[in-house]
Amino acid sequence: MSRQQDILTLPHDQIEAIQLEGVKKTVIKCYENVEFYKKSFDAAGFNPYEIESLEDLAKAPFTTKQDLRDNYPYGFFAVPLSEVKEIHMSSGTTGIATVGGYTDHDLEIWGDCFARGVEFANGGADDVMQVCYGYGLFTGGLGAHYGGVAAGCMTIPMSAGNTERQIRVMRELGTTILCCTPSYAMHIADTAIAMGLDPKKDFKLRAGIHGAEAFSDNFRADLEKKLDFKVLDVYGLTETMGPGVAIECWEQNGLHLAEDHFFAEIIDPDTGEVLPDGEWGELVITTIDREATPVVRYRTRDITRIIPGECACGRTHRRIDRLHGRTDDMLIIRGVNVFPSQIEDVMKTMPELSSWYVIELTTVAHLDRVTLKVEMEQGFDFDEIRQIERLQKELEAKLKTALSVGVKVKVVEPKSIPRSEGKAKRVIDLREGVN
Ligand code: DLL
Repeated sequence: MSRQQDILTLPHDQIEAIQLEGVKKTVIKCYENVEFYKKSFDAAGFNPYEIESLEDLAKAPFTTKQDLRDNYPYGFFAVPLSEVKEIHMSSGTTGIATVGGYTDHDLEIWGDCFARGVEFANGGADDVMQVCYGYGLFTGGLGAHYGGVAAGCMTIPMSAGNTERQIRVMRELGTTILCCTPSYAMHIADTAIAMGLDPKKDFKLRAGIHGAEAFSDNFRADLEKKLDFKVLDVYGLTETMGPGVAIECWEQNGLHLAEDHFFAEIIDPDTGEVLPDGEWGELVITTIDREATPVVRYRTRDITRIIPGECACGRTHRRIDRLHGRTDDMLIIRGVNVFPSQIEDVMKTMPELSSWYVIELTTVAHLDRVTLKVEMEQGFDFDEIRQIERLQKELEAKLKTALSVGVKVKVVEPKSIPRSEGKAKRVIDLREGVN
């Protein structure tokens, strides 16, 4: 781990020097090997041989998910397929899947990046890491797996699903680090408690490295309490590698970008202008040393900001703030922009309400209607009609005060909302003319 420690505390000007070298190589490599980039750079009048500073990269055109889809499956590969050792694909729930390729070198970097999460959790050879992100095509399973192995952990490749078996393995093999989506971790916690287990006594969990979907601070606090461990947020996406692009350290105060492998910009999503540190906008990523599928100025659609200043942990890699969600998930409720995770944060201030909810969008008299269905927490009395009505009114009022939005709240019976083993589906759009 010492090489990692050195790189993680490098003075920032030295990190920038690594980034500049990497960015220069990436744009040339893309221009010379990927037809899409040749055309797009030429059309934008961008000369890839003339980058002299990191700011110069702002002259390059963006790459979008649609560009990747239009070139499915191999159009973005910058090396011969004979050098590609593995591929992964995004879930494709919002359209055609996108494909990421990995050479031996890319796989090594991926393992190193996720291994930082283990290091941030003060972990290593004495840890037992249980990976219950899906392994099939999704980047979560193998990304976390390579990280566990690189960090020296005993790594258990569970993949997602079969929750009671996950719990048995966790208990019998003494899992200390859990890796899965936060919603699946919550499902594991609730199932273990319903099985009569006491996570404090029955498990040896210390840390969870959870990501792939947005989750609020209050959701996290509830999960930490239920499983008696500390939750670190991990971010990543198929198009740039998978999990490990940025991970939270023990301070839980933003996610350190792996800046020696990725160059991040925050842009105004409407104008494309680069925004200064501290301002919220869309995260744009350029890979620095990716071989198989490098990307230049990839628009992630994820909304975050660079947290100004240094982290108390002493590591020098800049941090992004926890994500509210993707621009595509943002709800516009009567003109107010709201992310489901912000609704979740307000909802989770009420102990009678569980972490299971869906937001339904419908059309009533030509207007959008937003209904939040939230389950009652187990152990509270669902048959008490007056209590249900009180909770509904209280949450509606809290949402109005906190987010200035009008949401109809329906408290529903425990276990009535479908559980997910991967990313939870929080929004159901039934509006007329949509989908
Ligand atoms: O979700 C990679 C991943 C796996 C990350 C395991 C973390 C853990 P995709 O399926 O391509 O890849 O989806 C990428 O998921 O653009 C975000 O919108 C969202 N996302 C990922 N991590 C977080 C996070 C994986 N920590 C998309 N918080 C991204 C909020 C996240 N959203």
